[in-house]
Amino acid sequence: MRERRLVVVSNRLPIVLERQKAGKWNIGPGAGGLITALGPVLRNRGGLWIGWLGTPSEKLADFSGLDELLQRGAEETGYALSPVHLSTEEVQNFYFGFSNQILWPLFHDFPTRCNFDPAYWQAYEWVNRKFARAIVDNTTEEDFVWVHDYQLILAGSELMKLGRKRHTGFFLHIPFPPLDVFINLPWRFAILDALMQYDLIGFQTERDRLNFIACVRALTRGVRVLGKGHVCKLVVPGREARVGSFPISIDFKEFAGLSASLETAEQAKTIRDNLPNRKLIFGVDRLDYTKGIPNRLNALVNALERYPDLRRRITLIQVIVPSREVIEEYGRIKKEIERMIGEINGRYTEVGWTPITYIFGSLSRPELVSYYQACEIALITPLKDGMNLVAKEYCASKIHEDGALILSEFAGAAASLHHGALLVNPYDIEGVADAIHQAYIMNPNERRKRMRGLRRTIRGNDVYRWVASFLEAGLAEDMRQFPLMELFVPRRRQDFLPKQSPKRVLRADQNRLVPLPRSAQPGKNAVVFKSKFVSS
Ligand code: GDG
Repeated sequence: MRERRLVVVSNRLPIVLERQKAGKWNIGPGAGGLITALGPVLRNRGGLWIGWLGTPSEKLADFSGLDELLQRGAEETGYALSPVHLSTEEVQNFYFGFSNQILWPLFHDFPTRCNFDPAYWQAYEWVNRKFARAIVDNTTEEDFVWVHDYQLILAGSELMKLGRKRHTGFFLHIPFPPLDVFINLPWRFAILDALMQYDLIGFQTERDRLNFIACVRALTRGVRVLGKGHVCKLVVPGREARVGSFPISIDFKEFAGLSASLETAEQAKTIRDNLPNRKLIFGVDRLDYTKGIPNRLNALVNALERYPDLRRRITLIQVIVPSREVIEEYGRIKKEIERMIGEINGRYTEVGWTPITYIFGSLSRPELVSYYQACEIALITPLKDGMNLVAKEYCASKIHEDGALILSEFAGAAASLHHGALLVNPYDIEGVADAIHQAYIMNPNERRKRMRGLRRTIRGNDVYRWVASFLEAGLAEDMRQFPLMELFVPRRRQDFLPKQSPKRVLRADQNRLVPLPRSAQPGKNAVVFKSKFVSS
């Protein structure tokens, strides 16, 4: 029997294409939790990643060396890459349109921000069909196809329409809304039906999973739910799917390790030396109305008014990472945030103290971790968030346990971090202001105790555990058919990593170290790039 491969399908490939000054194209690895977690699995199985290159096809039309470049990318990542080409118009309507002006706001409980343009739906169907064709062309029936996120909900149903059976799983990185919100979607039946075409549907939290089940129950006849626990079976006439909650996480050791480096300690010291005699509060978010930044700024003002002892004693460092700016709504929210920051700084600045330090741009990973280490308080107040990895990364980076986490109860992360975080309702301006004050005056012992608990929770539930639990649920029934998987599915980070040399890896089928095939080795001659953070 052929070996089963893991095939990951996401909107973006885990690489970045860049046009150099001389007009030459270059390829480099992308960065992010998903890439870190799935990379080793894909390498060990000789796997494949299918996705868009991030550059519209027109721009690549006169470039003849793409295949060669992708081959280099594959050598660099250690697994195969298969591009789905999208034109500027497709990106406009499928990505900026249906995905980010309909599904994104609706699933984050903002139906009034939706632009239900029917043309967007057509583009969404069309592009998902393209992805389904790419899956058919590049996989066999033995493979396990893992589709990611709201941009590709229809890929599974389009696969069915093409009449090709594949073993599939789908993970939704954003929340799933309650019935009263979901019901606004003009294409609600098609979306639910499409989700039900996957063999396993994964959500971030129990709340999302239960919202989905409630929607299926309300909008479909003859639904049965079998089993209890975080993975159940949903049966509708003619179809059955497993539905589970699998909270995503981070590579805890990577953040803790980076935070322990000398470089980070030095950068953190520079940050603190530049803003002396105060507690630093840190916020880092993609530019997005779901992240609740205006509410956060109002809460800061409220705290400065109601607790004047905080003046000169705290500074908020707010990083905003550019994202989706071509959408009008995003341009507006940027202007609004910058207006508010200007106003607050204009009003409260005193000699030697400015309440907000604002950075618009993307930091390198080491810089980000230096900020995590330098800041005594993290202020994370999304109005709604699938998980929020920043909350987990902040705690992982707090190797000296000297940080307080203020976290919105509407972030998926609150489900597991509620015991150590100061949970807030981000709409409650006074409540958030109180939490800022509470974090400021918190006794160091309590702060340490809370942070120790948070770090323990995240360490025990890292991103590798997330991958393993999803794959186990996706393949459980077929385990005997595919005995490789049982040995293969790693439980700890070490199990993913080559134990001796980077060119050798533990192959589960032989249970001994064997050299990786050339195609799966990290590229020797490939140019090594600094990985680049790509915002979604
Ligand atoms: C979606 C869901 C869900 C941020 N700024 C920089 C930077 N980042 C990195 C962080 C973190 C990631 O970006 C942001 O992740 P979040 O989870 O906070 O938010 P989304 O981007 O909205 O992600 C979310 C997630 O998917 C995963 O399922 O948790 O709910 O919305 O990893 O570190 N990285 C670098 N420089 C920056 O300036 N290098």
